[in-house]
Amino acid sequence: MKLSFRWYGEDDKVTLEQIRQIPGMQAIVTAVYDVPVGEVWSRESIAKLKKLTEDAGLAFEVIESIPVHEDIKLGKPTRDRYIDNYCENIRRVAEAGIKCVCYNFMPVFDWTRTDLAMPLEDGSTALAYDSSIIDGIDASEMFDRIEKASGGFVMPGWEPNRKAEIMELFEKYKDVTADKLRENFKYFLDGIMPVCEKYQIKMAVHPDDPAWDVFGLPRIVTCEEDLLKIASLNDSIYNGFTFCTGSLGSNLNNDLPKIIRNPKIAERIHFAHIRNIKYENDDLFHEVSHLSSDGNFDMYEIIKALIEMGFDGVIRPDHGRMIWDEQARPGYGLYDRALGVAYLNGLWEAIKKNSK
Ligand code: DNO
Repeated sequence: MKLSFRWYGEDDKVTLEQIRQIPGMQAIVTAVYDVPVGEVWSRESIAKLKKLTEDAGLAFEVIESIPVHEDIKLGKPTRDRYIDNYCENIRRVAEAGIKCVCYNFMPVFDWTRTDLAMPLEDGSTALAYDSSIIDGIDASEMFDRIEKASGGFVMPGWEPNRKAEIMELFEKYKDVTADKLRENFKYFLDGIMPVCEKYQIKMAVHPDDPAWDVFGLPRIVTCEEDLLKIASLNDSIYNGFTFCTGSLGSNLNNDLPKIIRNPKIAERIHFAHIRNIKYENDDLFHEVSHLSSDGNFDMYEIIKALIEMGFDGVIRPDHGRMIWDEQARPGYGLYDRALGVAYLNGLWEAIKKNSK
């Protein structure tokens, strides 16, 4: 396992110097953020990220994400141009030494939450999702909620200035079923895999979060069966997964260690996001510290399954709570994620020593 930390570039309040001081930290997960989705990243921007990262003593290893243009997900005739651009981005990041690209195939939005700062009993705050809220509103009302509650931060894809565009996108997705979306996914994979093979870039699709349809949009990366279907869309081993515990685990029917132990899935886990969540009732879950006893997942079993299946990719702590009065991007502060790393280090060392 290679420990990494997500870093949002020079605008991130969390600095590379701070990240470097986290025990066991080896690599950075980042992206070029100032280029519109679907366009080609400049070599200069990529080189700058690489230099900053390496100057700080960390490896430039994973890109999260190169976003997929909606025309690709919708299967529009214009998709070929965006697939060509995607291939060019793969070439460019590969030339800079990147080995793995995390991306998602969620229509319209990335992860979604109903609360970005839910107070927990210990005085910290965490991201939360309440189905009873989402099920009663439409996307337009969701924008209004976010605008009121964001505190200056928004979830990716839910930027208030995207509201009009998003409402149009909803219209376009009206006839896109899960099967149609999967067909479009296959077309995308078939288009990029030859380039990934040539440049040895492991593509790691991120599961949908939460792991079910939201606002009537289909979602096709939600469970073991979905992952197997994706593996069969394109045989290349470079067509793989980000194993995100918090996203797949949002559906408690997903047995995370069992999914990892499926050999057809294990061989394609190229990247791992580790975090824990807690369900308070059938509708409401919120994020918690990484510790097993704080949430619904047995982290020991998850890490053990990864080790047993020979996972040797990059792993990162995922969302943390806001603790110690930290003001940062929701889910992406320094302190709780760093505590998550310390815990992962402990689990990893103990499991490794016990498995000899
Ligand atoms: C959430 C992240 C996701 C992930 C994308 C990949 O915190 O894990 O936003 O980066 O889904 O494209």
